Amino acid sequence: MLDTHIVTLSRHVIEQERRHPEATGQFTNILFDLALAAKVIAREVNKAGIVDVIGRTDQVNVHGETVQKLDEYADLVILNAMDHTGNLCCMASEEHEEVIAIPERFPTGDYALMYDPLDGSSNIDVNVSIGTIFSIHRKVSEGPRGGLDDCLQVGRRQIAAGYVVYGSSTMLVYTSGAGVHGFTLDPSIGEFVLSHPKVTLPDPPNRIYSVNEAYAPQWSEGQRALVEHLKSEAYTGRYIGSLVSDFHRTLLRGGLFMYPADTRKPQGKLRLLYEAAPLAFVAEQAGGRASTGSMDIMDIEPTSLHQSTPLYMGSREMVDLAERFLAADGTPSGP
Ligand code: P6P
Repeated sequence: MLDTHIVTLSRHVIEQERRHPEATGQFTNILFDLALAAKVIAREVNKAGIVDVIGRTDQVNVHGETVQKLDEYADLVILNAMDHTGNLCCMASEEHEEVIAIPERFPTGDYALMYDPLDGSSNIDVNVSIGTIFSIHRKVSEGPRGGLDDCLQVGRRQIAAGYVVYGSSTMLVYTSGAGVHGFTLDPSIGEFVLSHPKVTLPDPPNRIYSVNEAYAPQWSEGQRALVEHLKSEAYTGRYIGSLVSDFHRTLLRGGLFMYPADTRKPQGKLRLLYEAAPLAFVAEQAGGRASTGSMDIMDIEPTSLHQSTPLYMGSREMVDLAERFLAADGTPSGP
C-alpha cells in the first residue's frame, strides 16, 4: 500500500504554528524561504564539478579565508530569498563583515537571521558533505530596521535554529523549541519530507569522539588527558572536518564533537552566532549539551558578530566529562 501520509516541512511548520495563537506567520514564512534557498543551493552543490561552481573566487572573507565560488553563491541565494519578504529586520552572515540591512525599498519584520551559508566549503571539491547553518532571533531593537543589537543576543533567546546538510541526501534539521525534526529533500516532488521526527541523541551514546588530533601539541593538559582517557575507554574516532557533517553524525549516533581552544586559537575556530549557538540549541533540544568546556554555549553573551568559541557538543554525559577534565589539571574527579 503506497504511503499517502507525507508530512512536508510546510505542513509540519504550520502545525507547529497552530500551537502559538499569537503567531503572525512571519516565522513560518522564514522557514519556508530558508527551505527554498536550501533547495536552490542543493541543486548547485549536487552538480558541483559538472558546472563551473567548484574552486575559489579571488576574494578573501572577514576571517581571511578564501571564498569558494559556492560560498558566494549560497550567500547570495539566501540573501535574495530573505531580504524582500518583510519578515526580517536584518541579517548577519559569515560572508559579510557587518550586519546586513534590509534594503529601504523592502518592508521589515520582527526577526533577525544569522547564517553560515555554506560551512565546510573547502571540502566541496573533494565531495565531502557540507552545510548551511541558521539561527533566528526575535527583534529587540527600537524602530523598524534592525541592527547589531538584534544579532548580538544570547543563544538561549533563539526562536529557532537548524542546519541543512548537503550529503548523500539533502536534509533540513531544525528546532523551534519543541524538539528536533529532520526533513529529507525528495527531489522527485521538490519537497522536504519529514524523515526524522523528534530526533534525540541515543542513550547510551555510541562511543565516538570527534576532534582534529593534529592540534594535540597545542592543546591544554586537560584536553590531552581527556582524549587519552577516551582512547583508554575504547572509543572510536571520527572526524570529517565539516562541522555540519560531524554534528549531524553526533546528533544521530551520539558521542562527543570537540573543537577545542589551543595555543594558536585561544578562542577556538568556530563562530558563536551562526555556528555554535544554533547547533547548541539543536543539541539541547535533542537531549544533549553544548559547552565551551566550562559553560553552556547558549549562555554566552555575544560581544561581536564573528566571535569564536571553543565547542564541545553531543551526549550530555560526554560533555559533562569533558568539562571535568578541562576544569582539573587533566585528572578528573572520577569519569
Ligand atoms: P580544521 C570547515 O572549514 C570548518 O569551518 C568547519 O566546518 C569544520 O568543523 C572546521 O572548520 C574544521 O577545522 O581546523 O579541523 O580543519
